[in-house]
Amino acid sequence: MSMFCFQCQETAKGTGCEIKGVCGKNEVVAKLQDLLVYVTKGIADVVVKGEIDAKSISEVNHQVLKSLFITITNANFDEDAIEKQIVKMIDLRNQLKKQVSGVKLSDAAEFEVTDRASMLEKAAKVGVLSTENEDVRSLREMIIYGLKGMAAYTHHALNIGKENLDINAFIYKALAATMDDSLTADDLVALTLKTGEHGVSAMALLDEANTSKYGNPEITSVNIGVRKNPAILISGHDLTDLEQLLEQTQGTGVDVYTHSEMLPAHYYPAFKKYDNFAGNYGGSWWQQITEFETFNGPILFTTNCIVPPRSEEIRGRIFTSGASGYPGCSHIVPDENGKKDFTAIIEMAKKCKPPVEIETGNIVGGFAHNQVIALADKVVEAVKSGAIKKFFVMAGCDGRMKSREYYTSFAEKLPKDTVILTAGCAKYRYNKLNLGDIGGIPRVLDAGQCNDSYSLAVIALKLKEVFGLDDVNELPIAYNIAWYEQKAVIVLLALLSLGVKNIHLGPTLPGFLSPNVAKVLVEKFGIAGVGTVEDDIKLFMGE
Ligand code: FSO
Ligand code: SF4
Repeated sequence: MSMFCFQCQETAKGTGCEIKGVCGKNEVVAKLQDLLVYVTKGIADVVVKGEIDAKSISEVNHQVLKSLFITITNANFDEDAIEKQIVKMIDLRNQLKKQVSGVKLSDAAEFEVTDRASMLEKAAKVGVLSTENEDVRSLREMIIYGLKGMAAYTHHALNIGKENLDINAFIYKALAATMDDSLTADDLVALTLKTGEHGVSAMALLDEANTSKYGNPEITSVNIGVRKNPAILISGHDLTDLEQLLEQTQGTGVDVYTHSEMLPAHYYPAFKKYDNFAGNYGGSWWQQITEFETFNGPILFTTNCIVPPRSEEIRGRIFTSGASGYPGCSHIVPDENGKKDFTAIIEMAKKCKPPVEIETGNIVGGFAHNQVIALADKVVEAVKSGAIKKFFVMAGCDGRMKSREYYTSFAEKLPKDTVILTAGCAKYRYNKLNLGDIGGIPRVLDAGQCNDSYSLAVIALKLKEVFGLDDVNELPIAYNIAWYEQKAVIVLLALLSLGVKNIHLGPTLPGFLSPNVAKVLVEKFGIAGVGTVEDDIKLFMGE
């Protein structure tokens, strides 16, 4: 075994990637990512044992978020960039240690490396499998994956200038706890729920950051065809990158299209003023393999999910920013004011052919909490009259596995008096199906990106209040969630912390759940996998 990673849904054989990642991550990248997580834990150890206030270490806070984000599935494949980040984190850790005396720090806070070879040697001893007990390992990793998702959302909020230092303080506490051998499995289960609680805060923070800067998402019809101009495709989740790109492309004759998780940007009022913001091109992240070929122009990745490009020609058109990275692709770095210069992308676009049209029509979305609550009377009336029998939360991620066809079929076969609430790239399995509406309420309500699952929780809590219920589980809402990477893990933990029960998770349960931990999730929270479409619909509809 040369590496070990089981953090995402596509992990090899459902148990772990041991030679090369199904995502394309090689042994070196996997090991460097393990070491980056380890040094981040070391910083957490220094902060917790040294009782350092997160308020006083702003740069460390930001680099911890970035480091965790870098290790999310499909975000960064660039060995050199990860190595540089390890060096930076060791340096920050050593600076921080000067504030601490008289406490025994862990190895993660003390180790030193001198070069790539010593990094890889150290990494081999500190990865996931260094925790021998499989249940403790399972709980520790579930917490770490939740923290990675939390860090990604907090990092986006930070880019808009919003912070909640309680979240940073919690990240230190939780990371340090994953190295504490005195904690019992029960302690770790409790910490898992605490992670979910802070996940709610992180999503609320990002929601506040996005809506205060770009307005509340509103019902919007997004064109999925193409225009005749050369164009740039922007993917990932970072709205500040999109804003800067739209500003810089004004008047250049270059259009901007969204891909995958950037689609919901169209729902924000602030981006509607850009006449070159042309529409959405293609489907979810994994479809980039063919869609980047026909798009013809340059692509900007602001976060995951990157699939290793099939050709040099496509690699040459990919640019990355923020936590994302790919070897051989240009990485755009901000100046000291956070400004990014996208001239190279714009100039490349001008020389490229316009995108080839691969579909035509529109997608309707923009049903985040503010918009849905504005329609609350209509929605409540439809529920009371029986026109809407049930809501299905089908948020989460899409992925490559054939078994994900389940979600298309599930959406198609749902009774016509049901409504799908969605967020994240999972939507691409059914958002072009034309499932109709119920008295003017579309049967697929897209709240936005995966982080906008927060909106779905706000909507559920609002409905609970309107219907005068004591428990969110009494609502006519079923949860059939598709997961792929660690942002989905924090969304799941957030829902559990809000008391949501009986969530179905597919297309497969996480490989990082040991049998005992899976049993706890089943017994305590009613978590289940998915079966056949027909059986599941019967089960959900209570037939
Ligand atoms: Fe999808 Fe990728 Fe948004 Fe994830 S594009 S899979 S959960 O990064 O973050 O939903
Ligand atoms: Fe395997 Fe997923 Fe880890 Fe990639 S991120 S190495 S596919 S488990």
